[in-house]
Amino acid sequence: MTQPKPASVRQSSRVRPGKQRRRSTMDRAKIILLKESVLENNDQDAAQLRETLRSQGTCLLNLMSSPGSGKTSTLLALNKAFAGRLRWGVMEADIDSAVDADTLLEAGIPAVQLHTGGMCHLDAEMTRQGIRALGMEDAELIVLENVGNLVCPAEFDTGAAINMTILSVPEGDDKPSKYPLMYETSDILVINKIDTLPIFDFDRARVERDAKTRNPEIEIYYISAKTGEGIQELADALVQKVWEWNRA
Ligand SMILES: Nc1nc2c(ncn2[C@@H]2O[C@H](COP(=O)(O)OP(=O)(O)OP(=O)(O)O)[C@@H](O)[C@H]2O)c(=O)[nH]1
Ligand SMILES: [Mg+2]
Repeated sequence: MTQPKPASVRQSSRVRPGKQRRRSTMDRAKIILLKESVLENNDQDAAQLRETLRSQGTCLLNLMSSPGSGKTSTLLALNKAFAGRLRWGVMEADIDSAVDADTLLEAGIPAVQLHTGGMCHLDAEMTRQGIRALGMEDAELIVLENVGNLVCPAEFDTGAAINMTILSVPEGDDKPSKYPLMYETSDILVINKIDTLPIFDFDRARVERDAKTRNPEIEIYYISAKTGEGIQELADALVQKVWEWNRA
């Protein structure tokens, strides 16, 4: 079995137009170019990673959704609602840029930016490279914000203890029936942007029925990362799950 080469590291040089404060290099996200895994049995590798993380008291949450449904916005809102109850950090996976990791760092959330080299998902070995780069051995929770995509990320076990998917109201209520694997493999479904419900024809009953048909165990939360509605309930549920996982 060939070992993947060490991940390369560089600093983000992105400067936001109109930003008042001159940013120090401390604010800029470390960018890691992930090496494609050479392992044949990703499921076995993912199970191994999950057990390693459990033994060190770290819960890995794999956050998935289509682009723009509000993953980063939800993490920012959760940070406030966690209110210091968790030591946590975030791995931001994207094809390019360091926009998301920079945003989280600015909010004081430890974050690293992972580049997938054009791939639309992470597997367990790529996730392991990211965890190493984040360098938070004492983290109780590590969130992987997966690449925005409703298909590929659902096909690869990352070693996460919790799979959480976000569906935002403007995307439409037909997504659980069109992308069933995403909902079959998720433990938690978060419906975001509920502040836009008055504008869109979004049938909550249809989403719940279709998601639960694919996965009867799926837990559903309604939030607005913009207004904060529902965020405290979601944060409390996550803190409880992390606590249970890390002490099991
Ligand atoms: N109205 C409304 N807008 C929201 C809400 N949450 C996020 N947005 C907006 O949706 C857009 C995308 O949000 P992001 O948090 O960047 O979404 P993302 O899923 O992280 O996007 P990618 O990382 O590119 O896949 C931004 O303009 C947010 O301000 C919400 O609850 N309500
Ligand atoms: Mg994002």
